[in-house]
Amino acid sequence: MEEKKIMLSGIKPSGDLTLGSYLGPLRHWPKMIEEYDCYYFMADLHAITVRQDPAALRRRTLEQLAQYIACGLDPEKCTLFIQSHVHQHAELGWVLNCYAMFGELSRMTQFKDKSAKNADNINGGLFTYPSLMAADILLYQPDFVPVGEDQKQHVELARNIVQRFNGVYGDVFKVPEPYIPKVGARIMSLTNPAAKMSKSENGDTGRVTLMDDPNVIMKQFKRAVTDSDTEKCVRYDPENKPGVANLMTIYATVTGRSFAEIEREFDGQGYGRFKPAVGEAVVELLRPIQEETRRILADKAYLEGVYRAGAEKASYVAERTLRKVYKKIGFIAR
Ligand code: AQP
Repeated sequence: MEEKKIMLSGIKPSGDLTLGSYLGPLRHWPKMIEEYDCYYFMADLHAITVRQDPAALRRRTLEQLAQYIACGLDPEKCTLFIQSHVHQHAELGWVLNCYAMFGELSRMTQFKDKSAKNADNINGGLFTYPSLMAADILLYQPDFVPVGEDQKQHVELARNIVQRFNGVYGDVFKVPEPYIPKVGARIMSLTNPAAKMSKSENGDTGRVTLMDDPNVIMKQFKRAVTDSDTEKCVRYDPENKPGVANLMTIYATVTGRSFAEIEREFDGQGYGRFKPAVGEAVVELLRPIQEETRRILADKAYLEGVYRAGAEKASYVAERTLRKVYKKIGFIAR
């Protein structure tokens, strides 16, 4: 039997998962598990590059795992794990730090953004984040890495690290390929359509989290910025009407309708009916996910079983790669 190709992805529990986390990466993941051998993780090591409240981090990590399952990731069919449970990530991350150049790490947009936003905590972890991300990927030698556009630069850096490493030691790593889904690839803040909807930035009004109460969701959408255009019509024009384009992207992704169909649906109606319609579609999308998340979260023993089994399986694969790397670079086997 032909072996399945490997796919890997993770999200930082640095804030509650948002509609952007779902419509960007998470929504695509369950479809992948039939075709690929998938590894999905909670990137808690990455989360601490920004100061986290320990109790909140614990809560979010478990909630995120429950949400992965609620969104359709069957733990029997894929590997779900907590990054810090698989020590090989931190170990390979260190090794790859020694193959990542200061200049290339300095050029990372995310480092520049996060440094500007956390000027009192520009720590080494924030700077070397891409080396750890390269380790996350390379330990499993995946064929594809599904990421949002904003992470593409990090995957490109991982490719440079691989080429540098393989250039010295032979073909140790497979060169990773980013896979960027087309529609809904980037969901923007509802209050600032120039910035992406983030788990931890842009203030509460700019995001909708997966567990938000329906009333809160409706309020967020009713408040969403549209445009200052005099022509108040629902038309897809990301350059001149970025707020409307973002709402249309959300509505299109949730309902499966095309932009042309949406323009026809709200023709001549201004935004008064459009914004609540997007809100309602999102409420209905999230309702079953919220119910399922609550049900799963109530069963702590089940969740523990899932993350333990996931860590065991992931460690097994990761250890094979790490051993090979250690051998190649000249470490003595224990
Ligand atoms: N708004 C978004 N639209 C589409 N995709 C998104 N992603 C994040 N926000 C959106 C994608 O989710 C994956 C995992 O993200 P992450 O949590 O590891 O890192 P991030 O991109 O830094 O996410 P946040 O929400 O902005 O977190 P904070 O606020 O902590 O920095 C990535 O593939 C990302 O593209």
